[in-house]
Amino acid sequence: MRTRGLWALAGLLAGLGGLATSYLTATWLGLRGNPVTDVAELVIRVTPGSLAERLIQLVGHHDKPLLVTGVLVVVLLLFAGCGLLSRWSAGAGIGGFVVLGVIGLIANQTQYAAPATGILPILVGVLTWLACLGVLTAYLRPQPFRDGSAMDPQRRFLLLASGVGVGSVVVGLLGWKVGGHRRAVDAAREALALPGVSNPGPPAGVEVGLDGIAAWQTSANRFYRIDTSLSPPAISPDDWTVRIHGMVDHEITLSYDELVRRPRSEMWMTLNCVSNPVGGPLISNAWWTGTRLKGLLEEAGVRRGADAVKQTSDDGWTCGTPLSAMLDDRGAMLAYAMNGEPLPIEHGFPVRTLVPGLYGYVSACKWVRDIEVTTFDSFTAYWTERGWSAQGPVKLASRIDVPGNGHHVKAGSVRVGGLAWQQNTGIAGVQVQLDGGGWQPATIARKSLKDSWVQWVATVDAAPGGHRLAVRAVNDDGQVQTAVRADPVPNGASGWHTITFSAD
Ligand SMILES: Nc1nc2c(c(=O)[nH]1)N[C@H]1C(S)=C(S)[C@@H](COP(=O)(O)O)O[C@H]1N2
Ligand SMILES: [Mo]
Repeated sequence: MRTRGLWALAGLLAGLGGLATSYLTATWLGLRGNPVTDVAELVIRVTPGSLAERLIQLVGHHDKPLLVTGVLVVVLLLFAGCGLLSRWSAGAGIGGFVVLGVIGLIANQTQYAAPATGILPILVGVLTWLACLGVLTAYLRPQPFRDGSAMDPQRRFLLLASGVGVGSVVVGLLGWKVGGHRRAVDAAREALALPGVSNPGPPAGVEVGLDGIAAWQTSANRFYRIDTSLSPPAISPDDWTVRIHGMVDHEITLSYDELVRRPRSEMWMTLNCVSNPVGGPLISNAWWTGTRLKGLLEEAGVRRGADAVKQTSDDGWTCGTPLSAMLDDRGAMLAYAMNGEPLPIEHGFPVRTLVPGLYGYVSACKWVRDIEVTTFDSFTAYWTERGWSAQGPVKLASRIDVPGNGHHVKAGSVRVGGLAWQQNTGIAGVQVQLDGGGWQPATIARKSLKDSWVQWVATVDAAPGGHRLAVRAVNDDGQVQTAVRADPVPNGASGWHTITFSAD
């Protein structure tokens, strides 16, 4: 009877140890949440709405803390259960923890726009569980021989168990401390007031109204994300400055408040990644607010001979931007708001650079701290060192969103649609081609915003059977999108997006 309690204790302590290391990993990676709140949120998601409402009425405003406490109690009981399972068979205990890990993984990865890095803390947690369980239960199993030491196995177990318990508390507290800075920056971001910063919502007529095409305006949660740092820098606006220097007459250093007080510029702009394959998802569109770089650079006084701007971020990432693209009237800016809200931390809070018409890797420096006016000859940037071109103007491109590749539709008149873009140039038209036949014009939604993608729609006549659909765009210079296929490396993919679908 007494040893049963010890087995349960072993499971419980192993469980707590895993929760602690998982939490520390998550905070270190700058991720929100922990396995317990993830599972609590999963419970909310899978509870039918009517039942959830009744429960909430029952427990009043304390529903969330109550739910989290409830989940925690159940989880602790399951940990103890896993300990008891290993008394019966070591494999069963391991299996129990693995199942719990899978539930945690599902809870984490089914969250809205969950980053894949969320898998890591769960992996660390499961490994901790198994290691602690193995070590603790070793002293509960009948020993085939005595090793001659004076201490009996049960006392050793208790000693080890207290060690695991204390270790879990220490690791948990460390996690809390590591997460503290990020929590403080989150709070500072929430508390920011940016009076006058707007979010007008999509202009009239920019959507063609076909289900399945990406929304014209991308919400912050859905905005694609690319960065080289494992955990995004958390920078308080009070700690942020940007320095503009190099080949200039007067060096300028600006604080966040000084930047935000300057004349404001707001615009729609589509951002895309050079590594996006033809038809790929690494492109999004938002309403941005910031301060124009043109004015700042003119104030600094750019010297003759400079042709590049080397930008450096808080995490040491660098990019090289053509100076001309920051001095002309395209609207290059130091942006501090996205869709009317302060930038999300993952998208460069407190300030990032945006230059319409250039791929992100040569222009859109997140967490920007240093802007050096210089020459392309004098430096290499993060991605140019890794085989990508120094220059990265956006290529004319288009994408089919509907129907999805390999999808099945009803034969006859089939509505197809998607997106086309070439920022800083603009899209004049889009054409589609069915089964290698003639090119037929698509209808593009209201144009005139040359820095944003356009939605397009067309109707094709599809007989029963298999079909191939291709799309190409024409830009405002009259140039037709090339059919020549290029890989993303070194300066962006090209070629027509082509999909297959079947009709019956
Ligand atoms: N500091 C920093 N800025 C960065 C990057 C990065 O890795 N680190 N990636 C760049 C690349 S390759 C792209 S495509 C855009 C993506 O911006 P987003 O994550 O806000 O969509 O940011 C750019 N700015
Ligand atoms: Mo990118």
